[in-house]
Amino acid sequence: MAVERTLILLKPDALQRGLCGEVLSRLEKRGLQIAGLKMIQLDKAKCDEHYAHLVSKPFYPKLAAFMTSAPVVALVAEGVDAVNVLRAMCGPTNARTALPGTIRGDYSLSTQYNIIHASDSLETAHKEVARFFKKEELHAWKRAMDAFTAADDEKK
Ligand code: IDP
Ligand code: MG
Repeated sequence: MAVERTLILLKPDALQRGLCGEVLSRLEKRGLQIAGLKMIQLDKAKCDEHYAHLVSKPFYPKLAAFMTSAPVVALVAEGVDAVNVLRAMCGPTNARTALPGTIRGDYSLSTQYNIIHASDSLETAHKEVARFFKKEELHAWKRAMDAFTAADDEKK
C-alpha cells in the first residue's frame, strides 16, 4: 500500500463550534502525518471550483454561503492509504447516518453542516491538494519516535 496525501478542510462549522483541535487531534492520534496546514477564507469562485460537481444542485447557494461564511482550516494529511482512511474516519455525507466513532457521527446531525471535507479518490486528492497548497507549503518529514528523549537534557 502506498503513502498518499489527501486534502482535508475543517469547515466553518468546525471553527464556529470550536472543534478544530479535536478533529485535528483525531487525525494525529490515528497516525496520520500533517504535511501542510493553514487557514483559508474561501471566496465564491474557489468554492464553485471546489464543489463544481454540486453547483447546479438546489442546495448549492446555501452550501456556498456556508462555506464562505468563516475561514476553513485546510490541511494535507499523509499516510498509507490516506484517502480511504480519511473518508472512513469522516463517515457518510449525511451525518445522521454516520456511525458513532466517525467524525461526522460524533459531531454532527446535518448533511450540510458536517464538519469536515476529505478528498474522495486519489485522483481528486491530487487536484485538491494542488488547489489549496503551493509546493513550498507542503513538508516531507520523518516520524522519529525516539528523537525527543531526555538524553539531550543531561548534557552539561
Ligand atoms: P462529501 O463531503 O461527503 O464528499 P459531497 O456529495 O461531495 O459529499 O458534497 C459536498 C458537501 O456538500 C457535503 O459535505 C455537504 O456539506 C454538502 N451537501 C451535499 N449534499 C447535500 C444536500 O443534499 N443538502 C445540503 N448540503 C449537501
Ligand atoms: Mg465530496
